[in-house]
Amino acid sequence: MDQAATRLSLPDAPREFGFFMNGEWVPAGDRDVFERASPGHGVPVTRIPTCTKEDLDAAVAAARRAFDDRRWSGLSGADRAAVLLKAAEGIRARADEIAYWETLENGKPIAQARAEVGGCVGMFEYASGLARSLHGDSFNNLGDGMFGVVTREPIGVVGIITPWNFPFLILCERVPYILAAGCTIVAKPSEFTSATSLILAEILHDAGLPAGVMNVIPGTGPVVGQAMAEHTGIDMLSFTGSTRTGRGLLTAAGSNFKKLGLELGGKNPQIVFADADLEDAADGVAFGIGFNTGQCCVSGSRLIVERAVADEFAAMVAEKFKKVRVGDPLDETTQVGAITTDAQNAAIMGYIRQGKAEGARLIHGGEQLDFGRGQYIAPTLFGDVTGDMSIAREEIFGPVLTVMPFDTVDEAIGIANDTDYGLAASVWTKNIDKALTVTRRVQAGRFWVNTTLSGGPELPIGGFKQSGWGREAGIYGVEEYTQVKSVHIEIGKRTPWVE
Ligand code: TXE
Repeated sequence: MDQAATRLSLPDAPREFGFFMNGEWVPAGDRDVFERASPGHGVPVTRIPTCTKEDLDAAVAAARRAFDDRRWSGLSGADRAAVLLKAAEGIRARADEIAYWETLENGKPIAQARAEVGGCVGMFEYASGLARSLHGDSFNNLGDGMFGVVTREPIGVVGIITPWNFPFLILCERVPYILAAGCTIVAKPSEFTSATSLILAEILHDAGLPAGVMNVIPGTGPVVGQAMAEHTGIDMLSFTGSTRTGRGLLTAAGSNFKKLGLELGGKNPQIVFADADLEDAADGVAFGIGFNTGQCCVSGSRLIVERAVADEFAAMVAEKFKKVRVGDPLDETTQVGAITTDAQNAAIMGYIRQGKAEGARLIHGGEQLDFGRGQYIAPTLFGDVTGDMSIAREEIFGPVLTVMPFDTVDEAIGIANDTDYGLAASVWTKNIDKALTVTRRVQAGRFWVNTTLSGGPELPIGGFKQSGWGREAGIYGVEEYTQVKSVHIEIGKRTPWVE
């Protein structure tokens, strides 16, 4: 096929956005406007207002009113489900548009962006069922004088702060579940990637979501994000981002003891046993660190491989890295796109330098790739890595994989757990005993056996240890945004306290 025919073109001019509050677009007015350049091409692609603390206050007030007057939570689950299903249709209808702007702002390959948007449709469809099936419990065993009911109620106004690595996907792993629970939302996307969050607000509005239930306030972390954490009008905050910023939110959220959901960093192990299908494992390991340029909280960034096959396996992974198609995110055939922010690009290159300085052996990659424009880093593999090196301990958030050998199952588990994080892990083996032992003993909220980075709306997401609190998606993802009320109902005549 003609290569040129498979490449989308850049927009003629940056797309102008307002922000979305109380059921309508608000133009930038005299606010600052953030002009975002595509990391894959270095040209401006979007212009988005930088909201202020006052804008946030107005959005929280709108969300509060919408929650308190029960315009959403007071509907039946069936009516809420109908809106979520219509929104799923809306996302499907605008999938190409969403994927295009996601790719331009984030730098991920267009084919990957489309697949992610498809996954988001599934999130809405699945969550619509949960809106109807969410229920409590009853206790009919409290004696003839008492009946007990446990209800689940929406927690209230939920703030969502999202990062730039999966702007649309991470939002959609939360929004439909939060809406299914009956809550209202104020979302703050990353300042670098706000476009598709704003498009989602419009899709929800067009699907019949009442005004004020979904508000999107683009702005910076230190201003709007921090104010969200401190805001006493927000009942729960779902934050996805760095462990460092997450730690700061613990204090800020104390203003009103708001509930926190935190999805933070990861340093996720890929454990490969000699008896694995090594071809499958090499492909999976390359995918696990190459996907989204390794800018995933669940990237498999530590390869822990049985010593007997360690050199052979590292060579197989390096071979995969050589063949991966890195390049223009707008090219349909690209597998690995651009690094999303300048700061992230500098941070990854800094880790690569540090790895070399600390004595790790560069097996593959390690350099910035020059395509004439944009910022790209070659998939990078380091051998001779020890557990004390910064490249083995810190979240690099880039396409950098470290190799550490092991001799026994216990040693593999020990290396895997030798981290402050506990987000995800993978094991590759054809031996069921090893697979189950490792699955049980490695501390991680998501686990993959002979695969990696797979998922769906049914399965929860979240971390052990310093990778976070709470769970998103699945039935757990709806329950997270509810609170439990126990109702005690007396039957018949009261036994008097005062005779
Ligand atoms: O994250 P931040 P950054 C990790 C990854 C990366 C590092 C830094 O290791 O290299 O974090 O990325 C908002 N109060 N992850 O600096 O700052 C910010 O505007 C409230 C892992 O981009 O955590 C954005 O919307 N909010 C991760 C969001 O927080 C604040 C995904 C995330 O930005 C804030 C991204 C504040 N004081 C980065 N300061 C993952 N788990 O997937 C910033 N923000």
